[in-house]
Amino acid sequence: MLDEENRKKLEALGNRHVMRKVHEAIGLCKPAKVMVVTDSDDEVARIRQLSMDMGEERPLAAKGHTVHYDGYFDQARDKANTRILIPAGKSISRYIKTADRKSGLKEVLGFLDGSMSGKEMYVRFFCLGPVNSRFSIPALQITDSLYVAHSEDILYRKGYEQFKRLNGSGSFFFFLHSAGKLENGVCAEIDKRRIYIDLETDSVYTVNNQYAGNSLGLKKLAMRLGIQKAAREGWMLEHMFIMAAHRPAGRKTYFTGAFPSACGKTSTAMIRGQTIVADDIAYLRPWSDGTLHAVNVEQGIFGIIENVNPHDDPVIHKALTTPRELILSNVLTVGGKAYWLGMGKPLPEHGINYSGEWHKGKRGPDGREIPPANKNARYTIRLQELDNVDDRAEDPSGVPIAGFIFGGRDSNTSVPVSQSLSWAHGVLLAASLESETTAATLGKVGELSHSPMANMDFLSIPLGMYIGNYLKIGKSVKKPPLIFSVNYFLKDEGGEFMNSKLDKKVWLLWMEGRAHGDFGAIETPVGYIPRLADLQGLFRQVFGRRYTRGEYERQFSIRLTRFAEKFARIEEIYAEEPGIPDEFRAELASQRERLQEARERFGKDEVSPSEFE
Ligand code: SPV
Ligand code: MN
Repeated sequence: MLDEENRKKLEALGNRHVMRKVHEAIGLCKPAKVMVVTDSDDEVARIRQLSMDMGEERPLAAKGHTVHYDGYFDQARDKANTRILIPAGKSISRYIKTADRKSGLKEVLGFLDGSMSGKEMYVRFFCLGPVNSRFSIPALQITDSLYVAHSEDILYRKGYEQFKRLNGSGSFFFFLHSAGKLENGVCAEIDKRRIYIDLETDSVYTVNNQYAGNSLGLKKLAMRLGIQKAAREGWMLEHMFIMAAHRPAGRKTYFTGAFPSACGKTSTAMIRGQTIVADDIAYLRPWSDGTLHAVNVEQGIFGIIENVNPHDDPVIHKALTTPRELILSNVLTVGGKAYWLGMGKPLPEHGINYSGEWHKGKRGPDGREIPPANKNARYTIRLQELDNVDDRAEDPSGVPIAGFIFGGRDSNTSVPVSQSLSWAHGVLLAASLESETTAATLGKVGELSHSPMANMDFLSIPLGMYIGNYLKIGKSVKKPPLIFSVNYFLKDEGGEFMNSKLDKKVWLLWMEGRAHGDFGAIETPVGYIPRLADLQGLFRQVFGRRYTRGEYERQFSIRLTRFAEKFARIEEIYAEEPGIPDEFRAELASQRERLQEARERFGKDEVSPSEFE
């Protein structure tokens, strides 16, 4: 299947491990042809063109724009069928989905057997993290999906040259994907969708799917391999954006932030007037300057398009509505124009969407009414296309991180912004993150789910080891990042949000000021909270508006009973987990004691900030 020209491209890498992987994949998937991509402009352009010729993408009216559709039942990450393969008798955590390695491999390789017959196989080389850097991890992607091969070209750095630098070593990640049997361009055998992660060989096998969170090796699947590698080697792989906050005097302060999917992560990374390095995944390493340095694992954004409009997301909106290379997925299209939910104008009542020909009122095979565009419809774009990209986004040394921000969708407990009492307390807060589920994963939305560091979906090692690594790294650097919690979703008794979407800019600048010692804070049992006067100053500076004592009291009162209930739930989750560090258990116990003492001292459920002063 491998002709002379393509064989030569592989041989030029001088890597027998790559050779073996490709030959095994050909033997298993039995493609009609194989194309090895060495990252030349011609090859990359050919992939994109073929994706349109074969119908995986369709051109839109705007130059460079295409649309791709995933199947009706393949619109989000499939958590149920994503499993870590483990040898018989071993376990990781009861919160991590696993499958027996031997039977799991047999099953998924069985589904991959002959999966590319009559199709072309694409062999691509990428680099996770910037190329030629301490952070670089080479990744070999094999797929029969032109959409996968094309969107990874937008999202990741080209890696053929990085593979040469391996000097024959087998130290790279390997991803084998097949969309399987297609009908009308989408997966026909969704019941056989499997995403199996083999930690033993740093390989992932994924079949019968197209949605990027399921199909693209380098996105969420590489996180499972990387998290294991990071814990072994003493660095971190986090589900975090990276951004820089800019204060007037030319001060630039880098933050990372972890939020469960669809909880304000990209919008925080994109706060007006600031710059972005990464929107989803970061590698962090202790650096010689005594800080943690972070890089973007990716070079592009696979972002949620819902609510992208000129008012809420002007930078992204501009990028998505002007000529440049990008892919929209699962939006509504009519005559070459794309429409999505929350775009700020009325939507047509018929067109093409992820269900095929669509009209208002149409019901899906599951009997549900189909919205014009999926709530998890997305855009794929290079970060460099955005006006607010940070000038160090491609720095191979990464950027020094002053603060970690953790946030979730929490309607009734946490304050809008707070700082942990210490690194270990911050690790506790991050490991206690709870959030209501969203359309980014298949299944019910709006249910409270526990997601330590917003990374639970992607963990491949015991929670105890993951938390232990955090605690260790905090001690190993001279200037560990400050740890902050934010909550944009606090609601009042009437169910209305207590904050405007824009308020997050003030919380960010408060955190920035804390990192430089500009602001004091009030100590509460759950962390440091801002002083009224500092927030008033920031609201005035940023929005020219008066932030009242009433707003402050309502937003920043410490809900002692709610917090006590939260930490009781958290204690239950960690009680059964093996290998949780003693230091973490002690931190959890002191958190509960502090809340108990405050409840006794004040004799009420909720205490206003001034009472802690
Ligand atoms: C997420 O769900 O966290 C995403 C999109 O970033 S996906 O690629 O589906 O994981
Ligand atoms: Mn994500």
